[in-house]
Amino acid sequence: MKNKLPLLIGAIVVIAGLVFFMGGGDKTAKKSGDSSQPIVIPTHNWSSQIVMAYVIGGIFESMGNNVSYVNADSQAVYESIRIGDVTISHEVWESAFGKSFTTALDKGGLLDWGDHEARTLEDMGYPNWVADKGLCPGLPDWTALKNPDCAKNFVTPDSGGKGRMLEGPQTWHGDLIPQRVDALGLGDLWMVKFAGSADALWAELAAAEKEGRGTIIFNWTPNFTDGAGFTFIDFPPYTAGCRPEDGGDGKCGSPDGYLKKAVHEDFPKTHPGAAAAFKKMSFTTSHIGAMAALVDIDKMTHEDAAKKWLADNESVWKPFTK
Ligand code: TMO
Repeated sequence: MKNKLPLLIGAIVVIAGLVFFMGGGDKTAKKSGDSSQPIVIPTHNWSSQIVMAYVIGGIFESMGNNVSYVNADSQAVYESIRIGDVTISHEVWESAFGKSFTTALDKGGLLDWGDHEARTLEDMGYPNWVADKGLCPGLPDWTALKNPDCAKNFVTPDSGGKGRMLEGPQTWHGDLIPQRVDALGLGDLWMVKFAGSADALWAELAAAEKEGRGTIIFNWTPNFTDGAGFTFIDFPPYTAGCRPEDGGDGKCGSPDGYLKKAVHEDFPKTHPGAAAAFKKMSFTTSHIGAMAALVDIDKMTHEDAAKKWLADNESVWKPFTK
């Protein structure tokens, strides 16, 4: 009994010290001086973006930061970042979101935080078996779509006798594709339907193949389809100002686009460590394709996909934190 008192006092001192240290520790992330306030990361409605949200959240957490996730509209998010409700955006796709991004950038409050290595394309295309079956000779040249014998192979029960193109959710590209179909004089032969979700696009690929009918859908790269035999249609080249929203005639395809990052202007002040890491973050076409494939091919949850990607790619992301 006599000998245990110093031990007990020692234990109390150690525990008190730990409590004190941990109390201090949750006010600021250790090395960087980052605030313990959560970094707010948006999630949208396509797989790579959601997986990458958790990948980046995991990287920030590995640095001692707190994160929270918020499901956000993929156009309105730039205004939310500008006013500070959301901290970052990690997939600013030029074709779909360039206009909303630039509008917020010009108003102030949002910073352009640089580009990923990956370049992007967001446009209409078809699985290669459509060409192999001879359903529209002349593709990928868009002028093949002017042939009524092509369009008839893409008719569906809901398409009013015209060939159907399945566009993504309207929140991505607005009326861009219907406008383009009309501008190029294809409106008598083709109609555009909007899908309710990305999954509806992948379901259409499977259904069309099973039914042996042609299909043209909206798709993008980087994506899980990069290695799977998907071809984008060659529309007349994109030029600055060619779109109706920019005053053009709409007779153009989508750009060879950037994939940017953006942050709220206070982020480098509130979280200098995480902001520096985010500035360095750059993912390639194959990194992003793999993030999507873990969900859309391997059927993992977005969170599990992110954990696996982080575990398999430490040599890619650890350098961003240094
Ligand atoms: C924004 N997206 C990648 C679906 O085109």
